[in-house]
This record gives sequence, C-alpha cells and structure tokens, in this order.
Amino acid sequence: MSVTANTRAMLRDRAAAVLHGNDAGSWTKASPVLYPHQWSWDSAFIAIGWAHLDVQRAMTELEQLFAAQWATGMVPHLVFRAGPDHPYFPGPEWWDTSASPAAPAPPVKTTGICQPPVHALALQRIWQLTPEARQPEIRSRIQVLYPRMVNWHRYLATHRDPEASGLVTTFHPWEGTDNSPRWDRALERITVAKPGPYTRVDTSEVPDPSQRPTNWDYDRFLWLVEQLRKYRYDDAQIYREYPFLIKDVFFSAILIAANAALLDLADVAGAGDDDREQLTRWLDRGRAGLASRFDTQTGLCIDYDVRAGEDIRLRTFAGFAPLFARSADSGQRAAQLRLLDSEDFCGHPRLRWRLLPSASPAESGFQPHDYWRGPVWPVINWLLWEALNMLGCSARADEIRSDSLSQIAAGGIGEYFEPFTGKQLGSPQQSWTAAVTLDWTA
Ligand code: 2M8
Repeated sequence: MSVTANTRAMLRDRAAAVLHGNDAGSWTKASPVLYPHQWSWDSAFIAIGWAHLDVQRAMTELEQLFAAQWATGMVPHLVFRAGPDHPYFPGPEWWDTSASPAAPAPPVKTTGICQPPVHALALQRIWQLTPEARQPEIRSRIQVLYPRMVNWHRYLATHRDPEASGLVTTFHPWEGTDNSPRWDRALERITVAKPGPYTRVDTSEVPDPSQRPTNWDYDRFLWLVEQLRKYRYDDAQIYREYPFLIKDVFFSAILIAANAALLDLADVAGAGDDDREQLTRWLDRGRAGLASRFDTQTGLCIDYDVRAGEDIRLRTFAGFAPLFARSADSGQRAAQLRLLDSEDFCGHPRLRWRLLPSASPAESGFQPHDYWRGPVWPVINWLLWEALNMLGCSARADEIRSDSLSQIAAGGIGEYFEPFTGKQLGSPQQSWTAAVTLDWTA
C-alpha cells in the first residue's frame, strides 16, 4: 500500500530538517556524530537531496568534494573537514597522504581510497531539477565540473582497471560496503594483520556493537591502510604488491550508469567529440565486462578476487549489478527480476518490507543487525528503484519506493534497517537517507 500524501509531506519535512541539521555551509556531514566529515558517495546522494531544496547548494556540495580531487583524477572517499570537536577514527594522521605526490596540497586532508562514482547521477538529477531561471548559472557550473568528472571516470577506467576489462578493482572494504561478506575470504587470507595500536570511536557512538564491524575487521581494514601508505598510494605499485584487489561488480555497475549519465549531459556541458567518444568506449567496455561476470545458472553477477584468482559466489545486493548498471539485456533482466523477488531476496517470507537486503537471508554470513551483512540500506534501494524505472519496470520500482518510504516513516531517517522488523540501526539522522527520501517524495 502506498504512503498517504500526509505521510509524504511529513517525511519531506523531516528529511529536509536532517539535511539542514547536517549542513556545514558548503558541504554536508554524512551524519551528525558518527560521520562528521564529507564522504564521497554520501555527498553525491546528498546533492540529489539538496537539488530538491536548492540547486545552487546541490552544485556546491559536488564542487566542494571535487576540490579535493587527486592529481590522478581520484575523488577521495573522505575529505576531513570537521574540527577537533568531532572525533573520527581513523583520522588524517593514520592515512598520511602526504606520502603521495598526487594527493591535494595542505590544508586539504583526505583519505587515499575512493568510493562508487554516484556523482554523475547527482549532476544529472541537479540538471533535471534546475528551474529555467537558474539554467544559465547551473549550466556554466556544470561546464566547469564536467571535465573533472570525466577525469574521475578516467582514473577508474585506467588506474583501477589496468587490464582494460571494463571492471573496476577495489582496494579496500572502505571503498563502499565495509564488512560485506563479499570480502570475507580475501580478508581471511591476510595473516599479518595486526596494525599499530588504535582506539575505535565508532563503537562508543553506536550503542550496540553488533551493528558495526568487529575488531577483527578493523585490524584488517587498518592494516590494509598501512600497506597503501607504505606504497605511497601509488596505484601501479599497489597493483603489483598489495594483497587486496577485487573486481567489484557493484562499483563497476555504478561506473557504467555514471558514464551513461555523463553522455546524457554532454550537450549541456558542451563536451567535445573526444570526451563523447571516450565515454562511449568506457560504457561499451563496462557493459561487456559486467556481462562476462554474469552467471546464467544463478542469475547473479559475480565479483572476482584478482589476487586469489577466485570467483566470489555469494548472494548479496551486488549480484544485481546488471540492474544497477541499467544495462541488463532482456534475458539477464528477466533472470534478475525473478531472483530479486525469490525467497533468497525480496520474497523472503520473514522480510518486513519487500526491499533488497545487503545480503540474502539465505546466505551463511547473513546477520540481520550487522551493517553491510544483511540490513536494508535505503540508498541501495534508491539505486535499484532508479535503475528499474530506466529499464521500464516501473510497477516494481513504484513498490520499492513505496516500501522504502513506509520503512522510513516507521523507523526514522536512519542509516540502515533490520530487514525482519524494520528497526532503524546505526546512525540516526543519516544525510543520504534524508536525500533519497526527498527524491522519493518529490
Ligand atoms: C560507512 O563507512 C565508514 C568508513 O568509510 C565507516 O564505517 O566509518 C559506509 O557505509 C560507507 O559506505 C559510507 O560512505 C560511510 C558514511 O556514511 O559510512
């Protein structure tokens, strides 16, 4: 059943209040306490939220993030912006990106990894929502940002895909889905995993530690950062020597959707033929790469562990990469839609709402409270909703929007949700959840 007009209006007001509450002027905290800095893909979603309130502010969000872009084209996963009153671990000293000549000059402080490139989808939404009177200004701002986005995608298509496979290699679980069971085997292979002494801050901010990654995870996450730092964040050296290299089908799918979004904006941005041709080549290569990872038997797309030379055959949200890429052919689409509503995913009889959980309840690593190991993430369902609409599956897309809004109306503007009860988990007042709520209630 769809939410009432009153509920939508109430959600809209609450979501706007969360964005305003987390607004730091020209950038937005990912959440008030747990995530006090500017995160990369959070910012992209946040820009979509701002676009419904103020398109100029939405552009500023992206511009501020891209101001911290590395000379390689990489957009860092986190820009440290909050002052010392807002502790976050690991902070800039742990990353020490001054080791890399490609890192931005002080005072800008960032991490040395990246996150899925949702930014072009945000730019597209901003343009769609720009009122006529604002178009000249926003168009000229898009024209400045666009080449930086092309450069960002170039980084992913080259440094992160030296094999030219069309698939992006992720270097770290913090490049999106932290403790997803997708990384378990690769992390288990890391034997020398004790990093220097450290104190976590997150576990004192989220009262129930079972909703956060374990210390075992953190030992490995931090040890991997030490290795990246040792290689001075040099992608070529990392590729030769570092133990965690995974062809991530979800990340790759977002890049495909993002390349299509940049092509769609090419006229607005006044893009030249070179950029258009390059984007088309990346798009074709990405689609072919993703198609090569599709398993016709299970209907899932499969990550690949480059170091171990192993497929990662798990039932998680990432398996729906062909849908997220908005490029599934009709056979893949039919198989994926069947699987989506099967008992392994949205059709599981215990689910509170028919939404895509981060891992299948049928998967052995599934944990209903634990972060990326089972809970429902509104931003992931937003990506699915948008993809289904673009693939012509608007009835199923409408259900995802409506169930997501019901979940948020009942549970609050939380970070993630328990799939069986709908209980809000993690951080309250999460900016990107507010942002997709604004997009869903427009
Ligand atoms: C989570 O990750 C951060 C590290 O980047 C953390 O656990 O401290 C993830 O959900 C990530 O995808 C997200 O961007 C970030 C901020 O919301 O939080």
